[in-house]
Amino acid sequence: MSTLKKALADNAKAVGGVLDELLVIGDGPESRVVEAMRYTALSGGKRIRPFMVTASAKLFNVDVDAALRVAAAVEFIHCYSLIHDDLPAMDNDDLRRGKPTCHIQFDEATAILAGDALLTKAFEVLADEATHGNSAIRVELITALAKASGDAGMVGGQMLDLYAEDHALQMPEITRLQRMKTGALIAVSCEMGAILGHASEKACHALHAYAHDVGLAFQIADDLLDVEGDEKEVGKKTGKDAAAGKATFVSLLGLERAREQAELLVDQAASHLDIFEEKANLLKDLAHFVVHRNT
Ligand code: GRG
Repeated sequence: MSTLKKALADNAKAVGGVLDELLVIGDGPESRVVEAMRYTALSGGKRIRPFMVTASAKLFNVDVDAALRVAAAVEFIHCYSLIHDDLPAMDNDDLRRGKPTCHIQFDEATAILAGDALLTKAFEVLADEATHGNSAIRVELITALAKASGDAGMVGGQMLDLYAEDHALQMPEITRLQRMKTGALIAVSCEMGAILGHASEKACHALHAYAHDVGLAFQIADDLLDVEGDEKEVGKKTGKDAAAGKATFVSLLGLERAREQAELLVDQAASHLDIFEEKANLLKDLAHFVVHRNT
């Protein structure tokens, strides 16, 4: 196993442990919502965003437990977005991470509630003293994650994605949509590592530039997987963008140029981290992994 694959697996296990501890099934009938939250949050996934939090935090020698709690908060937001994105009112998907989606496994209303509760759980975790002793840092973390997840970030991007269903978007608009929908959560994952580490302005800037390029490369890879990926391997339905007639990086650039663009972006992303020297090697490797993944 490569060093990155081992680091990703170790981190996924550690984050999984924290997610497990934070999602406690109670005695009452309302615990069904926690079962639905656990169903999605503990269903695997690559845990790329949590890795970005902990790997960024490591650049600044941040306490591992604090970084893992922040990583768990980001993964809660990601899982909520997947549950809601799969709903009949949105993408109407039956398969996610190789398993029935949350609303198929439970029911639509429970899936909506599970998404809502994962969203709020993320902020409950960040607001807790166990995450960081300094309340000013906790507020900074909460503000960054709220901005990245809300109308100026992921939710706004999802709104644009719905708009794109009956409007032909061009490259600058698609880029903006994807920066908001996918890129904002990826960027904030690195940013929160920097917040925990009281990083200098120069270090924050470098991480931000890295995350920006990785976010776009990630989305291009996602578009390529939608065209070329094997449904069983990817763990979700493919061919959806073309079926919906949606403009994507691949439909606008073509397969070849989209691939080239993704490679260019990851090389550029890695070069932004040169200031951290070999300490940033795993994050550099992650950038390459993001475009060469098959799930
Ligand atoms: C419904 C508020 C709301 C937002 C939805 C991010 C998003 C917005 C929806 C996810 C749908 C999607 C397939 C987006 C493309 C990029 C993406 C986020 C892929 C899934 O992320 P991975 O590959 O998933 O990191 P795993 O399963 O590995 O965690």
